[in-house]
Amino acid sequence: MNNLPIAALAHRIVRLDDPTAPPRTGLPMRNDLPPDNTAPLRADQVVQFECDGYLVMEGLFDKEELELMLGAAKEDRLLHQHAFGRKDAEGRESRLALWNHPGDDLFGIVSRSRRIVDAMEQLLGGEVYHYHSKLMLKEPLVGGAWEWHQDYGYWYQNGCLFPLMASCLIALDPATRANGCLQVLKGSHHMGRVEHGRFGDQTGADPERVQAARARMQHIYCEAAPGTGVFFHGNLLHASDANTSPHPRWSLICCYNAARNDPYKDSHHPRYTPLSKVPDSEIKKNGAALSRADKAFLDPVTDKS
Ligand SMILES: O=C(O)CCC(=O)C(=O)O
Repeated sequence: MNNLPIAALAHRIVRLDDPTAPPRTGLPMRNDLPPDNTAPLRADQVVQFECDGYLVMEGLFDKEELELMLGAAKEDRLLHQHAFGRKDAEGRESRLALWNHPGDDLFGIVSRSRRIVDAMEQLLGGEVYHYHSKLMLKEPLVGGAWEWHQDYGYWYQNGCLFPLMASCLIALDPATRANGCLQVLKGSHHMGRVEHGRFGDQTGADPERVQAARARMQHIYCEAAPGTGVFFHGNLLHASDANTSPHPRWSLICCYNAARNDPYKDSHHPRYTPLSKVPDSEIKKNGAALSRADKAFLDPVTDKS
Protein backbone atom coordinates (compact mmCIF):
# COMPACT_ATOMS: atom_id res chain seq x y z
CA MET A 1 0.00 0.00 0.00
CA ASN A 2 2.86 2.37 0.87
CA ASN A 3 4.34 2.43 -2.60
CA LEU A 4 1.07 3.27 -4.41
CA PRO A 5 1.21 6.45 -6.48
CA ILE A 6 -0.60 9.37 -4.85
CA ALA A 7 -2.82 9.70 -7.92
CA ALA A 8 -4.15 6.21 -7.32
CA LEU A 9 -5.28 7.12 -3.83
CA ALA A 10 -6.41 10.67 -4.39
CA HIS A 11 -9.90 9.88 -5.62
CA ARG A 12 -10.59 7.82 -2.51
CA ILE A 13 -9.46 10.70 -0.33
CA VAL A 14 -11.68 13.09 -2.30
CA ARG A 15 -14.68 10.83 -1.91
CA LEU A 16 -14.26 10.35 1.81
CA ASP A 17 -13.76 14.03 2.46
CA ASP A 18 -16.49 15.35 0.21
CA PRO A 19 -20.03 15.24 1.69
CA THR A 20 -21.45 16.36 -1.68
CA ALA A 21 -19.92 13.40 -3.51
CA PRO A 22 -22.42 11.46 -5.67
CA PRO A 23 -23.86 8.22 -4.34
CA ARG A 24 -21.35 5.37 -4.27
CA THR A 25 -21.81 2.71 -6.89
CA GLY A 26 -21.57 0.13 -4.15
CA LEU A 27 -18.28 -1.10 -5.57
CA PRO A 28 -15.83 -2.72 -3.22
CA MET A 29 -13.11 -0.20 -4.09
CA ARG A 30 -9.83 -1.46 -2.77
CA ASN A 31 -7.24 0.45 -4.76
CA ASP A 32 -4.98 -2.56 -4.85
CA LEU A 33 -3.13 -1.34 -7.91
CA PRO A 34 -0.43 -3.74 -9.08
CA PRO A 35 3.04 -2.35 -8.25
CA ASP A 36 3.88 -2.00 -11.98
CA ASN A 37 0.88 0.28 -12.66
CA THR A 38 2.02 3.54 -14.27
CA ALA A 39 -1.19 5.41 -13.26
CA PRO A 40 -1.65 7.28 -16.54
CA LEU A 41 -4.84 9.02 -15.34
CA ARG A 42 -4.96 12.10 -13.13
CA ALA A 43 -6.92 11.90 -9.89
CA ASP A 44 -9.60 14.27 -11.26
CA GLN A 45 -10.10 11.98 -14.28
CA VAL A 46 -10.68 9.03 -11.97
CA VAL A 47 -13.17 11.11 -9.97
CA GLN A 48 -14.91 12.16 -13.19
CA PHE A 49 -15.28 8.52 -14.22
CA GLU A 50 -16.72 7.66 -10.82
CA CYS A 51 -19.20 10.55 -11.02
CA ASP A 52 -20.24 10.30 -14.67
CA GLY A 53 -19.60 6.64 -15.46
CA TYR A 54 -17.45 7.51 -18.45
CA LEU A 55 -14.34 9.43 -19.41
CA VAL A 56 -13.54 10.76 -22.87
CA MET A 57 -9.84 11.01 -23.74
CA GLU A 58 -9.17 12.83 -26.97
CA GLY A 59 -6.01 11.82 -28.79
CA LEU A 60 -5.56 8.64 -26.79
CA PHE A 61 -4.01 7.20 -29.95
CA ASP A 62 -1.94 9.34 -32.30
CA LYS A 63 -2.17 9.56 -36.09
CA GLU A 64 0.43 6.89 -36.76
CA GLU A 65 -1.16 4.43 -34.31
CA LEU A 66 -4.55 5.15 -35.76
CA GLU A 67 -3.41 4.55 -39.32
CA LEU A 68 -1.96 1.22 -38.23
CA MET A 69 -5.27 0.27 -36.62
CA LEU A 70 -7.39 1.37 -39.57
CA GLY A 71 -5.06 -0.43 -41.96
CA ALA A 72 -5.24 -3.63 -39.90
CA ALA A 73 -9.02 -3.34 -39.59
CA LYS A 74 -9.33 -3.15 -43.37
CA GLU A 75 -6.70 -5.77 -44.27
CA ASP A 76 -7.38 -8.42 -41.63
CA ARG A 77 -9.13 -11.10 -43.67
CA LEU A 78 -9.70 -13.37 -40.65
CA LEU A 79 -11.44 -10.59 -38.74
CA HIS A 80 -13.87 -10.05 -41.58
CA GLN A 81 -14.41 -13.79 -42.10
CA HIS A 82 -15.41 -14.08 -38.46
CA ALA A 83 -17.56 -10.94 -38.30
CA PHE A 84 -21.24 -11.59 -37.64
CA GLY A 85 -24.35 -9.42 -37.85
CA ARG A 86 -26.68 -8.17 -35.13
CA LYS A 87 -30.04 -6.78 -36.16
CA ASP A 88 -31.74 -3.84 -34.45
CA ALA A 89 -35.50 -3.47 -33.88
CA GLU A 90 -35.94 -2.17 -37.44
CA GLY A 91 -34.00 -5.08 -38.93
CA ARG A 92 -30.91 -3.03 -39.78
CA GLU A 93 -27.66 -4.86 -39.20
CA SER A 94 -24.38 -3.91 -37.53
CA ARG A 95 -21.44 -6.26 -37.92
CA LEU A 96 -18.82 -7.13 -35.36
CA ALA A 97 -15.93 -9.53 -34.82
CA LEU A 98 -15.26 -10.56 -31.22
CA TRP A 99 -12.40 -12.43 -29.56
CA ASN A 100 -11.66 -13.28 -25.93
CA HIS A 101 -7.89 -13.54 -25.70
CA PRO A 102 -5.53 -10.83 -26.85
CA GLY A 103 -2.60 -12.11 -28.84
CA ASP A 104 0.39 -10.43 -30.46
CA ASP A 105 -1.49 -8.92 -33.37
CA LEU A 106 -2.06 -5.16 -33.40
CA PHE A 107 -5.43 -5.21 -31.65
CA GLY A 108 -4.05 -7.63 -29.05
CA ILE A 109 -1.17 -5.24 -28.40
CA VAL A 110 -3.51 -2.24 -28.18
CA SER A 111 -5.73 -4.01 -25.64
CA ARG A 112 -2.66 -4.97 -23.60
CA SER A 113 -1.06 -1.53 -23.76
CA ARG A 114 -0.39 0.23 -20.47
CA ARG A 115 -2.21 3.29 -21.75
CA ILE A 116 -5.47 1.36 -21.56
CA VAL A 117 -4.79 -1.37 -19.02
CA ASP A 118 -3.11 0.78 -16.36
CA ALA A 119 -5.92 3.32 -16.76
CA MET A 120 -8.53 0.56 -16.38
CA GLU A 121 -6.81 -0.60 -13.21
CA GLN A 122 -7.02 2.90 -11.80
CA LEU A 123 -10.71 3.11 -12.70
CA LEU A 124 -11.59 -0.30 -11.29
CA GLY A 125 -9.26 -0.04 -8.31
CA GLY A 126 -7.05 -3.08 -8.88
CA GLU A 127 -5.69 -5.63 -11.31
CA VAL A 128 -7.83 -6.25 -14.41
CA TYR A 129 -7.86 -8.92 -17.10
CA HIS A 130 -9.00 -8.87 -20.71
CA TYR A 131 -12.65 -9.95 -20.92
CA HIS A 132 -12.94 -9.58 -24.70
CA SER A 133 -12.41 -7.12 -27.54
CA LYS A 134 -14.55 -6.43 -30.56
CA LEU A 135 -14.23 -4.59 -33.81
CA MET A 136 -17.52 -2.81 -34.45
CA LEU A 137 -18.36 -2.22 -38.09
CA LYS A 138 -21.24 0.18 -38.57
CA GLU A 139 -21.40 0.55 -42.32
CA PRO A 140 -22.70 3.59 -44.26
CA LEU A 141 -26.49 3.78 -44.63
CA VAL A 142 -27.09 0.20 -43.40
CA GLY A 143 -25.39 -0.04 -39.97
CA GLY A 144 -28.02 -0.67 -37.31
CA ALA A 145 -28.71 0.82 -33.88
CA TRP A 146 -27.77 -0.59 -30.48
CA GLU A 147 -30.64 -0.27 -28.02
CA TRP A 148 -30.17 1.20 -24.54
CA HIS A 149 -28.36 -1.28 -22.32
CA GLN A 150 -25.71 -1.77 -19.69
CA ASP A 151 -22.94 -4.18 -20.56
CA TYR A 152 -23.14 -5.59 -17.04
CA GLY A 153 -26.82 -6.27 -17.75
CA TYR A 154 -25.50 -9.14 -19.87
CA TRP A 155 -22.16 -9.86 -18.20
CA TYR A 156 -24.00 -10.48 -14.90
CA GLN A 157 -25.38 -13.62 -16.58
CA ASN A 158 -21.80 -14.82 -17.07
CA GLY A 159 -21.23 -15.26 -13.35
CA CYS A 160 -19.58 -11.90 -12.62
CA LEU A 161 -20.80 -11.03 -9.12
CA PHE A 162 -19.75 -7.38 -9.07
CA PRO A 163 -20.01 -4.67 -11.72
CA LEU A 164 -16.25 -4.22 -11.54
CA MET A 165 -16.11 -4.13 -15.31
CA ALA A 166 -15.51 -1.46 -17.91
CA SER A 167 -14.72 -0.91 -21.57
CA CYS A 168 -12.60 1.38 -23.65
CA LEU A 169 -14.05 2.34 -27.03
CA ILE A 170 -11.51 3.64 -29.53
CA ALA A 171 -12.90 5.62 -32.45
CA LEU A 172 -11.25 4.49 -35.70
CA ASP A 173 -13.44 6.72 -37.89
CA PRO A 174 -14.90 10.10 -36.99
CA ALA A 175 -17.95 9.30 -34.80
CA THR A 176 -20.86 11.70 -35.36
CA ARG A 177 -24.55 11.80 -34.61
CA ALA A 178 -25.21 11.05 -38.29
CA ASN A 179 -23.16 7.84 -38.37
CA GLY A 180 -24.54 6.59 -35.05
CA CYS A 181 -21.98 7.57 -32.40
CA LEU A 182 -22.06 6.18 -28.87
CA GLN A 183 -24.69 7.78 -26.60
CA VAL A 184 -24.64 7.61 -22.82
CA LEU A 185 -26.82 8.65 -19.90
CA LYS A 186 -24.42 10.53 -17.69
CA GLY A 187 -24.28 9.07 -14.16
CA SER A 188 -26.66 6.19 -14.96
CA HIS A 189 -24.13 3.63 -13.63
CA HIS A 190 -25.18 4.78 -10.13
CA MET A 191 -28.58 3.15 -10.75
CA GLY A 192 -27.00 -0.27 -10.40
CA ARG A 193 -27.94 -3.10 -12.71
CA VAL A 194 -31.25 -2.73 -14.52
CA GLU A 195 -33.29 -5.71 -15.71
CA HIS A 196 -32.35 -6.76 -19.25
CA GLY A 197 -34.18 -8.98 -21.65
CA ARG A 198 -36.57 -8.94 -24.54
CA PHE A 199 -39.13 -6.17 -24.10
CA GLY A 200 -41.56 -6.07 -27.04
CA ASP A 201 -39.42 -6.17 -30.16
CA GLN A 202 -36.27 -5.04 -28.46
CA THR A 203 -33.52 -6.66 -26.47
CA GLY A 204 -31.90 -4.38 -23.94
CA ALA A 205 -32.55 -2.65 -20.64
CA ASP A 206 -36.11 -2.42 -19.30
CA PRO A 207 -37.61 0.42 -21.42
CA GLU A 208 -39.67 1.75 -18.49
CA ARG A 209 -36.46 2.28 -16.47
CA VAL A 210 -34.66 3.68 -19.50
CA GLN A 211 -37.46 6.18 -20.07
CA ALA A 212 -37.35 7.29 -16.43
CA ALA A 213 -33.57 7.55 -16.54
CA ARG A 214 -33.68 9.58 -19.74
CA ALA A 215 -36.07 12.04 -18.12
CA ARG A 216 -33.63 12.58 -15.25
CA MET A 217 -30.11 12.25 -16.62
CA GLN A 218 -28.11 14.09 -19.19
CA HIS A 219 -28.12 12.40 -22.60
CA ILE A 220 -24.66 12.71 -24.13
CA TYR A 221 -23.74 12.03 -27.75
CA CYS A 222 -20.08 11.00 -27.69
CA GLU A 223 -19.06 12.53 -30.98
CA ALA A 224 -15.37 11.77 -31.33
CA ALA A 225 -12.41 12.30 -33.59
CA PRO A 226 -10.48 9.19 -34.64
CA GLY A 227 -8.04 8.16 -31.93
CA THR A 228 -10.36 9.26 -29.11
CA GLY A 229 -10.86 6.75 -26.31
CA VAL A 230 -14.06 6.54 -24.28
CA PHE A 231 -13.73 4.60 -21.04
CA PHE A 232 -17.14 3.57 -19.73
CA HIS A 233 -18.42 1.67 -16.72
CA GLY A 234 -20.21 -1.68 -17.12
CA ASN A 235 -23.40 -0.25 -15.59
CA LEU A 236 -23.53 2.90 -17.71
CA LEU A 237 -26.67 2.99 -19.86
CA HIS A 238 -25.57 3.44 -23.45
CA ALA A 239 -26.91 3.08 -26.97
CA SER A 240 -26.27 4.19 -30.52
CA ASP A 241 -28.46 5.10 -33.50
CA ALA A 242 -28.36 3.60 -36.97
CA ASN A 243 -25.79 4.92 -39.40
CA THR A 244 -27.84 7.01 -41.83
CA SER A 245 -24.76 8.75 -43.25
CA PRO A 246 -22.60 7.84 -46.25
CA HIS A 247 -19.65 7.36 -43.87
CA PRO A 248 -18.63 4.23 -41.97
CA ARG A 249 -18.29 4.21 -38.20
CA TRP A 250 -15.74 1.62 -37.16
CA SER A 251 -14.49 1.32 -33.64
CA LEU A 252 -12.55 -1.05 -31.42
CA ILE A 253 -14.01 -1.82 -27.98
CA CYS A 254 -11.75 -3.48 -25.39
CA CYS A 255 -13.54 -4.82 -22.30
CA TYR A 256 -12.02 -5.70 -18.94
CA ASN A 257 -13.02 -7.38 -15.71
CA ALA A 258 -11.37 -6.88 -12.32
CA ALA A 259 -9.20 -9.84 -11.36
CA ARG A 260 -10.97 -9.92 -7.98
CA ASN A 261 -14.28 -10.36 -9.83
CA ASP A 262 -13.34 -13.74 -11.33
CA PRO A 263 -16.68 -15.23 -12.52
CA TYR A 264 -17.99 -18.11 -10.42
CA LYS A 265 -19.00 -20.11 -13.51
CA ASP A 266 -17.88 -20.68 -17.10
CA SER A 267 -19.39 -18.70 -19.95
CA HIS A 268 -18.48 -17.61 -23.46
CA HIS A 269 -16.11 -15.00 -21.95
CA PRO A 270 -13.04 -15.98 -19.92
CA ARG A 271 -12.58 -16.41 -16.24
CA TYR A 272 -9.55 -14.71 -14.73
CA THR A 273 -6.61 -15.04 -17.12
CA PRO A 274 -3.52 -12.97 -16.24
CA LEU A 275 -3.00 -10.18 -18.72
CA SER A 276 0.50 -9.52 -19.97
CA LYS A 277 0.80 -5.72 -20.29
CA VAL A 278 3.02 -4.19 -22.95
CA PRO A 279 4.60 -0.74 -23.15
CA ASP A 280 2.70 1.70 -25.37
CA SER A 281 5.70 1.85 -27.71
CA GLU A 282 4.96 -1.76 -28.78
CA ILE A 283 2.02 -0.51 -30.85
CA LYS A 284 4.27 1.24 -33.38
CA LYS A 285 7.09 -1.26 -32.99
CA ASN A 286 4.80 -4.19 -33.72
CA GLY A 287 3.10 -2.44 -36.66
CA ALA A 288 -0.14 -3.56 -38.31
CA ALA A 289 0.25 -7.25 -37.39
CA LEU A 290 -2.90 -9.13 -38.43
CA SER A 291 -4.79 -11.91 -36.63
CA ARG A 292 -3.03 -15.24 -36.57
CA ALA A 293 -4.78 -18.39 -37.75
CA ASP A 294 -5.14 -19.67 -34.16
CA LYS A 295 -7.05 -16.62 -32.88
CA ALA A 296 -10.31 -17.85 -31.34
CA PHE A 297 -13.16 -15.67 -32.51
CA LEU A 298 -16.62 -15.91 -31.02
CA ASP A 299 -18.94 -17.86 -33.27
CA PRO A 300 -22.52 -16.94 -32.31
CA VAL A 301 -23.90 -19.97 -34.18
CA THR A 302 -21.98 -22.66 -32.29
CA ASP A 303 -21.54 -20.77 -29.00
CA LYS A 304 -24.74 -21.13 -27.01
CA SER A 305 -23.37 -20.31 -23.57
O1 LIG B 1 -20.60 1.76 -30.23
C1 LIG B 1 -21.76 1.45 -30.37
O2 LIG B 1 -22.40 1.70 -31.39
C2 LIG B 1 -22.48 0.77 -29.25
C3 LIG B 1 -21.77 -0.45 -28.84
C4 LIG B 1 -22.36 -1.07 -27.65
O3 LIG B 1 -23.37 -0.69 -27.18
C5 LIG B 1 -21.69 -2.18 -27.00
O4 LIG B 1 -20.76 -2.75 -27.57
O5 LIG B 1 -22.08 -2.56 -25.88
